[in-house]
Amino acid sequence: MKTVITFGTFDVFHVGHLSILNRARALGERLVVGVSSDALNFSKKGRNPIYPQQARLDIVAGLKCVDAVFLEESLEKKREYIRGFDADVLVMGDDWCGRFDALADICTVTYLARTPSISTTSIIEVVRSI
Ligand code: C2G
Repeated sequence: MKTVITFGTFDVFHVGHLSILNRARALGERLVVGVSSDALNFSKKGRNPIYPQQARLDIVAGLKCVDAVFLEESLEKKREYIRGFDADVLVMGDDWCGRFDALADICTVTYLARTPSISTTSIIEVVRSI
């Protein structure tokens, strides 16, 4: 069975998140999603996500296109996760283009186009301004 793996924070879940997960799932028969931990986000962005990690895990796990979820604890552990889940394809958004090419020795590395004009940051800004 062809397994696809992808990663993300998926904070304030929106249609751009759904779109990349659906497209990732279509590349194989099983989709495994690494949801980045609150601690990983804090270390990258200096703030916690709006939705805590358990809520983000539950939302992503509840999607029809998703077969399994796990907590992504470090950006540097992708090789370990890919091996652990026996993934054939790594999917990342094209904002990460080129960044994970070194993993092409153990799986196919695919960057998919992001959905334009929507982001968690822009949603937060709109809600803040109301
Ligand atoms: N995405 C998208 N279109 C948007 C917004 C996001 O296709 N308009 C995609 C991103 O490219 C990513 C996924 O949705 O593939 C999750 O996005 P984020 O939560 O912003 O993920 P990020 O914080 O970049 O992931 O190892 C990666 C880390 O987990 C961080």
